[in-house]
Order: sequence, then C-alpha cells, then structure tokens
Amino acid sequence: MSRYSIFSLARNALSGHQNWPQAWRSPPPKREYDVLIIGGGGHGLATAYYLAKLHGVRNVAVLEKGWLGGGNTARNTTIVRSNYLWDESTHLYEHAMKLWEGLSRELNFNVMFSQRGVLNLGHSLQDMRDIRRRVHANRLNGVDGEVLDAAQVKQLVPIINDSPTARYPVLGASFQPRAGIARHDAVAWGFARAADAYGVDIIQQCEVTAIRRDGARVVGVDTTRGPIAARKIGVVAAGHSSVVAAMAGLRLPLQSHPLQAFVSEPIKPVLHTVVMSNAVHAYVSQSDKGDLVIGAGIDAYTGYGQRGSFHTIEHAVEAIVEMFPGFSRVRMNRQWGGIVDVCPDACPIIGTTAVQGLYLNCGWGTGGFKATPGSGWVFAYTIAQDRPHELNAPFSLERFATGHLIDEHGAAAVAH
Ligand code: FAD
Ligand code: PYC
Repeated sequence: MSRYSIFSLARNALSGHQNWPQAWRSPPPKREYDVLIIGGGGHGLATAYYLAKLHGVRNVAVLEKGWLGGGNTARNTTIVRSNYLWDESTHLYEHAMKLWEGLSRELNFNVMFSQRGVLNLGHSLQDMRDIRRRVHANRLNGVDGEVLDAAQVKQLVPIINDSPTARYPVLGASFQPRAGIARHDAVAWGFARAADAYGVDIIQQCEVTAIRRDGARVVGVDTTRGPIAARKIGVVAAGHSSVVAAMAGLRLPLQSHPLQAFVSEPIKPVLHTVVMSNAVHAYVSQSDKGDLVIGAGIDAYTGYGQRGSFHTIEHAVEAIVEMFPGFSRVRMNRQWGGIVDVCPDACPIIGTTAVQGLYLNCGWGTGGFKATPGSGWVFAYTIAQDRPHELNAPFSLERFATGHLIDEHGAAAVAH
C-alpha cells in the first residue's frame, strides 16, 4: 500500500467516511427506460454493464427489491470453474472464466479472483470413470484439467484424510488449476460502479410487483416505487425468477430450494485449494481471512426461506470432518441460506421468450456465481440484438419442449 493510500485510509476512517466518494448514484426511477433489468445481483448488474459498454444501450435501470448482492450473489461460496461436461456448457463457462481473468482490470475494482485450483474428489470407481470422462471432454475443448490419483491429492492437500477405511475413501480427483474463488460482493459492487459510470440507474428497495403487457409484448412494470415503462425487460431474479416470470404469464420449469453455507472462525492457512465432494454433499475452501468456507447440498424441499434446515448442515459438517478430521476442533461462526432456482437438467435458461420484449436469465441453480461475467455478457447481447448469442442459444426455454436438454448434474458439483 502506498503512503498516499495509507494517509487517505486514515483520513477517511477518522472523518466518519464523509469524504468517501459515492460508488454509484441512487437516482429515483424515471418514468421510462429502454431496458429494465429485474434483479440487482451480479448477473443483472453485469448485464446492465455490458449493455451500456458493448451495445451502447445506456437508458437502462436495474431494479432491486432489496440491496445489491443481497440475494445469492453475496450468499454463495464463490467457487469459479469451467470444467463442465458438455460442449455447450463448457463454452459458456469458459467464456466466463476468460472474463474473470481480466475482470479486476476491466472494472478497475479488485474482485480478488484467486486461481488456486479446484479439486472434485472421486470416492468410487464410477466417480473416477466420470472424472476421467469429464477431464478428457474439457481438454478437447481447450479447458485445463488433470486427473489426480489419491497420492497426488494427498500431496496437494496434506491435511486430507487418505485412510482407505474412510466411509468415503478418496480414490482421486479432477483438478482444474485455473479455477478458484473470488470476492462475491466486490463483484456486485464493481459491476454496479462501472455500469453507473455509463449512466445506468441502479434502483434499490424497488420491488417489481407486476409486469404490464399490451397483447403479446411487454410495456413496463409496476413497482413499490411506482410504474415504469419499458419495451424490453430482462428477468434475472435467481430464486424468484419463476415468481417474476409468472407476472408476465410464463410458467418456468424451475424449482426454488434453499442452499446453505457456513463459515468457521479464522485459522492459520491450511488449505490452499478448493476441495469439493459431490458424493458426500460438501465442499470447503479457506478464505484469505482464514475462515473455512463450507457448503452443503441443497435442502430437499422447495421454499423461499433464506435459512434451510439443521439436518442438512449436520450432514455437511459430518462429511467435512470425515474428510478433514483436524477440522473437528474448529468452531463455526455463521450460517446462512440462499434460494437457488434449479432447472431439471441443471443448466440455466438464457434467452428470448414468446412474450415480445421479455428475456430470461435464470435456472443457474447452485452454480451461477462462476458464470456472472459471461452470463451478463451473453444476456446483454440477447437483449440488445433480440436474439441469443451462439454461446447461449442452446440454453433456450424451448429446449424443454424440443427435448434438447443438456444434463450437467454430474458437473454441477452440488447434489440436487
Ligand atoms: P441474485 O444475486 O440472487 O440476484 C437476484 C436478485 O433479484 C436478488 O437480489 C433479489 O432480491 C432480486 N429480486 C427478486 N425478485 C425481485 C423483484 N420482484 N423485484 C426486484 N428484484 C427482485 N455458484 C457458483 O458458481 N459457485 C459457488 O460456489 C456457489 N455457491 C453457492 C452457495 C450458496 C449457499 C448459494 C445460495 C448459491 C451458490 N451458488 C454458487 C449459486 C450462485 O450464488 C447463484 O447462481 C448466482 O449468484 C445467481 O446470481 P444472480 O445475480 O442471478 O442472483
Ligand atoms: O458450482 O462449483 C459450483 C458450486 C460450488 C458450491 C456451490 N456451487
């Protein structure tokens, strides 16, 4: 840190933050915009940013019912990777990965993207066959990936339990070295600040309560801050996407489930990569602060409570302690839940709809954080051009009618 920034930090700390520049404006909503984005999570903000930057569409408002990143964006465990099975997904997530690799510079905001690698453990012969298949598929698509045996996993993660008598013995893993973690709320703030600089209005505490149609096309929304007109509306509402889409008369093939995570007290650095196990429904990384960031599988029931049930956490803790017996002495600090919008094929829906001017970006389920910049990039294209980009064309809503599903349950990595 330079002397200048130390002094400016101290001055701002002592002045009660009065001299801190505003990162983005908080304007009242205008009566009309060219494009409305419903949902101020990372995906919605990234969409607004790329609409303004790449497509010159700047008369845009992002409408958020709560605060920026208060949804899944700042509730997730921040794992970023692109090692999906099918070509369609790999292309989409790898596009996002490339954007992640330049994102702090692009936004002039440190999103703390740390490419520390992600391990997906295999505990059975079938797991190992699936891992091999996926790594080969990734490599054919130019995505980095390695198959590790148990000894190589132990070398990378010395504190892992490598006992062959463990209930779920570690037989090996896939490893994506370029994968990693990022600072989730910084992603929302970085996109918000950069979109605002292009003139995008970011309007918090503004819940959309109805979508207005004139025959086959949308003409605006009703909100808790009054009606707003627009001929293009993007729905990016994660766990509430089906609720919002229903306002325009669309029924989506989504189920909303709680997904939980928790963090421990900070401890000294012991885990230098991300470890995930689909079989035992748990995964863990260590933040730069030292906390263990742990996640579970989804809660089996549907619902909108951002909490989840105790037995799911208990199950995840059991699994983590079995994989890392040393963690049994670490105290947990906080637990929370988000609401994830799960699609039958564990893939997102990104595209146009039968309602003119209404666009969907949802169904990311347990795995959308890693896609944030790529999702915004393709969605901005779709809204601006009124047709999907080739990267998101396979992820249309029509695939549920035509049967062109893309089954990514294996690569989704969190059991659901
Ligand atoms: P959100 O951030 O949820 O944004 C949607 C916004 O829409 C919300 O802010 C909400 O308030 C707003 N909204 C809803 N209804 C309305 C309305 N009527 N009017 C106005 N605004 C509305 N993904 C990964 O890739 N890696 C991970 O490690 C990972 N871990 C996860 C762990 C947990 C515990 C959870 C819950 C999710 C995890 N995910 C992970 C999934 C990931 O968080 C989501 O897929 C992603 O953040 C979705 O981003 P978003 O911007 O669409 O959603
Ligand atoms: O998609 O990699 C993922 C993920 C990890 C935890 C939750 N989702």
